[in-house]
Amino acid sequence: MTKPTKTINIKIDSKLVKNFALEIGFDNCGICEANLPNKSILFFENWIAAGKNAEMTYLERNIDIRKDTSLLVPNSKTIICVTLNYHQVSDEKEFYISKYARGKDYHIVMKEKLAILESKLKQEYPDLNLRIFTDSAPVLERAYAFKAGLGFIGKNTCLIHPKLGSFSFIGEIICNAEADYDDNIITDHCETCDLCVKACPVGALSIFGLDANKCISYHTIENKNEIPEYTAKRITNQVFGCDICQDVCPYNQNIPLTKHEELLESEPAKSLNLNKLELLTNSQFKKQFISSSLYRAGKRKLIANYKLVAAKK
Ligand code: B12
Ligand code: SF4
Ligand code: SF4
Repeated sequence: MTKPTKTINIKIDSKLVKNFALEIGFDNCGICEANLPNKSILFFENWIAAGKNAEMTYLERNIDIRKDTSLLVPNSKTIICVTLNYHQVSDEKEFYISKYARGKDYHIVMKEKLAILESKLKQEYPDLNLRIFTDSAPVLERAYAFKAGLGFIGKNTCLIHPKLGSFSFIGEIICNAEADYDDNIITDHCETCDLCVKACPVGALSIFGLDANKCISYHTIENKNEIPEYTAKRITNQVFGCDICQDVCPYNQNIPLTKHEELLESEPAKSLNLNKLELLTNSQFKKQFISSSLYRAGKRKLIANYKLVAAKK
């Protein structure tokens, strides 16, 4: 006789989950149903169709998963979205490393905390099926965080919380149980402001989103080839990433600094310079940088970025 399939019919306690999340140290937590309005999907599809993703061709794949999280977690019903504040002092450096990349790689920090939340949920609901993500799967993280009430999407395309600003990473747990959902969606707070659009040195921001073909962040992190002249000419001190469209935002003034020490500036970012980089062998580079977001760019790219900035002096 075959065993009958167990029907999973759990409803998780949203208040309990949020308490767990805050206890673990997340700065915010919101919970939404695992689906997106057509306009979010359409925004993404139009963005790809217009080629705004530049050479990030991986974004063109798995559109079906972006539309349906059940392809990641069967019968997924709920997304628990969390944020981690990484805000830190933005001093004018000769060689600028974006705030998000100055400490330990956020994927590691976020996943460690999400794993704690996962085990607490498994303890509470042993039959729950769930998976943790942060920038690790075709999930439209900003759109879900918006739906979960964690902020609005600004003209700089970032998720912005009116009190916590936008210097926050997003992570999520997708699970197959129902929950009480947040219905306190924070609608557009940009209104007539367009400081970020005007401040962007390459004119990458418009109502169609961010044009990665121009963006300094894209070219100094993701683009494996030479930075095109249009953007290279407009880079001033950015060796890795760019924070301009967030630094100018009124919602990022007087916001709390991060309480997560591991996200603050530390080695290898702290004392990085061209000379040090050039002296490193590939294996030394790997050993020293593997836990830093800077590793993503690779040694060759970082050296090229440093040289580009140094040539401006
Ligand atoms: C590709 C990518 C990039 C690309 C393209 C960025 C972009 N704006 O599209 C590049 C390399 C340029 C980049 C840069 C940065 N990134 Co990035 N990136 C991603 C990634 C992997 C995919 C984003 C994507 O799909 N873009 C395509 C566009 C169309 O989608 P979207 O920006 O997510 O917007 C969606 C919604 O916001 C919605 N939408 C847009 N406008 C509006 C307006 C309204 C009113 C509504 C309702 C909805 C809506 O439509 C879109 C589709 O649903 C995500 C991780 C992930 N899986 O989501 C991280 C992610 C977006 N990046 C992040 C970060 C931290 C950065 C940088 C700050 C790093 C740096 N300092 O250099 C910069 C910020 C630059 C900027 N202004 O966006 C965070 C953002 C956190 C936040 N608070 O918003 C994410 C979520 C990673 C994470 N897990 O924390 N990134
Ligand atoms: S990250 Fe920099 S280059 Fe990219 S859109 Fe923002 S201000 Fe412009
Ligand atoms: S700078 Fe102004 S327009 Fe840009 S995201 Fe912030 S509030 Fe919105």
